[in-house]
Amino acid sequence: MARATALALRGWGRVAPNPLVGAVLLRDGTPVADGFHAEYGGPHAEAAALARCDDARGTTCVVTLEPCAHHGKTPPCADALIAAGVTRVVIAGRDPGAEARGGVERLRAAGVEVTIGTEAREAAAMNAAYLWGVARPERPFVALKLATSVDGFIADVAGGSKWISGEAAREFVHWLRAGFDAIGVGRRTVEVDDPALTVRGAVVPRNVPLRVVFARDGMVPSDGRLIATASETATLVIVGSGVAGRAAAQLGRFGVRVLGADGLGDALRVLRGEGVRSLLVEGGGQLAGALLDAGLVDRLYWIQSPIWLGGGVTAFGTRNAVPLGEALPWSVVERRALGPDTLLVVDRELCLPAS
Ligand code: AOF
Ligand code: ZN
Repeated sequence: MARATALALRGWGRVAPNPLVGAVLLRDGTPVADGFHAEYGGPHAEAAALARCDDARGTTCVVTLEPCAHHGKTPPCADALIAAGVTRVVIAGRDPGAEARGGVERLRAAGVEVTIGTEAREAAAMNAAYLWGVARPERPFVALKLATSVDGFIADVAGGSKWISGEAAREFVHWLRAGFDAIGVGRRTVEVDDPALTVRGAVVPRNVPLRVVFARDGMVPSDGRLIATASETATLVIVGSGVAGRAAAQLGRFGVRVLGADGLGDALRVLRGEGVRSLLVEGGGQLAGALLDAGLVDRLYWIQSPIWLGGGVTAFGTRNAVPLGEALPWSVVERRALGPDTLLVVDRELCLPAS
């Protein structure tokens, strides 16, 4: 399953809103073929693996998601596995998708042995945005990415935050951006950092992520990179509904869309209404703190760099302190080195599909 998951991840940035799926065919415990869902609308993982296997009769298929039972853009994977003579299917988790689900029952009805739940948490974490998208239509899956010094600052006392983290971390961030529907920042980050919020890594996303600025007061500087490039890369500014008309008049001429919302929860609802299923928030501290305080962060990507600033802009300017006994533990999704930096990925709550 670890191998199937690693394969599935190769579809990152290319398959959304479909899930990431990888499949491995084994004979007597030895992998004989594998495949993954590489492109939206293209072959599913199981079909890709079967296409690379001369004779799948008697094999076991290990797959990160329940094989589909529907005729969508491609024929049902459950039928393909049955027709190929696969005798056992091991899946990480059910597909909650209304159209596609039901593969397990179809496989079992055909006499295929099915095991569900192998490395279910890992698979659910990998497809968090997809699972969220199916189960929670009221807002996008929200991930917060922060790069901090080892003592927890996102910027020095002068506000400078460029190059806290190293090259490997920056590459990772570009990879990360490619897999999200939208990338968001607070108005102050636009002022201070003048970010481009574009994807400039190895993965070219099928859909360029929408750039979103949260600016309650509507005051977004019009001389920055975001506004200057708004005619090339879709850019949305979410402002308080009372100032939406004024902000639209100011920013609309640069090709920026302006939408009004009352508070962060409402802003997220508006985004979901715009088709955004997953949002990567990249700062700053105030927006991060406000989202965390409101319980609106589902995942945290924390990049910690081995530099000591001794002061500066705190990463987590949250205000809702709780006693240790009442603190909610987050679950660790990933921990790894990014060159000299350290990545920690934690989820507030995993959206596990029913088995
Ligand atoms: C699988 N294997 O590799 C994937 C599955 O639009 P379609 O026809 O490609 O179908 C997409 C749906 O199929 C998607 O929403 C999800 O429910 C399922 N994805 N299923 O058996 C795969 N990618
Ligand atoms: Zn399928």
